Amino acid sequence: MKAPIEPFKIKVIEPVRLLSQEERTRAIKEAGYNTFLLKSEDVYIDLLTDSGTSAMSDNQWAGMMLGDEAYAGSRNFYNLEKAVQEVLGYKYVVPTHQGRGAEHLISKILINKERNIVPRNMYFTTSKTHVELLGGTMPDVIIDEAHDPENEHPFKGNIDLEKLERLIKEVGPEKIAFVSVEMNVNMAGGQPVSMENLRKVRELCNYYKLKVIFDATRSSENAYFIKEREKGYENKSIIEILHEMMSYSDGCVYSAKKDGLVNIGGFLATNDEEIYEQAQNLVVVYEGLHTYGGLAGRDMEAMARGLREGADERYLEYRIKQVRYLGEMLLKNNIPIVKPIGGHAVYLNALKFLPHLKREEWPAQALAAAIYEFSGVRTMERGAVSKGRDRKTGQNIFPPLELVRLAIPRRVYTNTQMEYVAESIINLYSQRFSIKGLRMVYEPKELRFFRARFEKIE
Ligand code: P61
Repeated sequence: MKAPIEPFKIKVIEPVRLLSQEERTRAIKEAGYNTFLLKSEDVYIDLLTDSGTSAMSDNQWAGMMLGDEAYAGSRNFYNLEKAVQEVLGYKYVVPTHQGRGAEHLISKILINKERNIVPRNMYFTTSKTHVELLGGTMPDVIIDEAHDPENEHPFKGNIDLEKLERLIKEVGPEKIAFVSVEMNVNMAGGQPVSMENLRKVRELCNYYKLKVIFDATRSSENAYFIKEREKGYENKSIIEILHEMMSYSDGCVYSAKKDGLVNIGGFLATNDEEIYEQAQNLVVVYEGLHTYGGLAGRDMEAMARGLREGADERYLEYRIKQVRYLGEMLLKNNIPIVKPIGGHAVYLNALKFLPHLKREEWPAQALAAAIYEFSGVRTMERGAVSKGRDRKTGQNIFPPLELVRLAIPRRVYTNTQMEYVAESIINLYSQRFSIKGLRMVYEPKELRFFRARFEKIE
């Protein structure tokens, strides 16, 4: 596969520097073998996350200068509202400082003591934590294929409708707070959901009178996959596809730090007047006034413009193909990655990369640390450390997927940098048996992966 041609040119650059091998060895040890604890300046190519790491366009930067910083009724809020209406098709918008702010609001609105079960296609760390902090649970109802890194199902993010219905009947629909559907499922490897699946989830939930809330954070990338892979959508525009997708929900939470192409920002959007009314009540308590939600006016302007740019088809084609370019270089060299290649990231299968390590030695954490030490490339563990402990039994959970995520920031790295990353991983693979396991020596109570510390098992 050839590298995709960028639909932009570079106007501003940010220098990066590769530390020496000795400096990297010292840096990762000091960071407790946790890539979240590295200093950004010690990183050569940063694939920790695609969240808040996009390069903004000249159009977005120009918008920043048009920030209306009035406490109430900022014109940038109305521009944001209009952009959400036009790109996603929702009527009402409540801005939040980022995605988890919106997760907090929707969880408080829809979860109570009686209704506290939130089925979802797999889980996301912050989404699950908000549900659990309110005494609820987030059972996984994704299709089985999603748990198998080798399975090439084109819509591996789909909800298993039988699993969902079985669960509804088992616990009773009155116990379900809402059904949560994530676009381009992050923890499954950036895997899309099909339009057909969204439609059927809606039908099932209508039957049982359940609300459907999307995590639409990566919905534009999901829409691109629908256009590419689902029959009947090849000639539709991304905006048309997005509107149809969102029409199957009662609302969404959205972290604009991904497909929204901004460094900070998010929102809750809905067509449901009751949800909107309650979200406006809560946002003033937890985020800020309902017309700024914890953001500066300039941030809302950048977000309004970013939302439109992120749904541009030429941009999306380049974006998805750059991720694929990296993935295919790895596949060609037999590196075990999650297939098909996802939308925002390439995921290494740490259980296959490091077959000599036990699950208790945290293979994905060890691999992420080794990649940094070997190449200066920063990645992220997405396996048992991220999954955490069972809140009832206190035991570690070892999910079938033990992955290292190479998330690609949007419009940031060149294809040559992707080649450096691929070569580094390929070289490291040939020396993989020298990589040692880790022992966790500090474990925070919530979302432990962010600050946990480890030592090498020598
Ligand atoms: C990421 F290690 N994602 O992928 P906020 N929903 C979804 C997300 O991907 C997401 C949020 C909601 C991040 C940042 C991050 O365990 C972690 O704007 C599908 O970050 O609040 C965020 O949106 C939350 C990294 C978050 C993590 C949690 O890198």
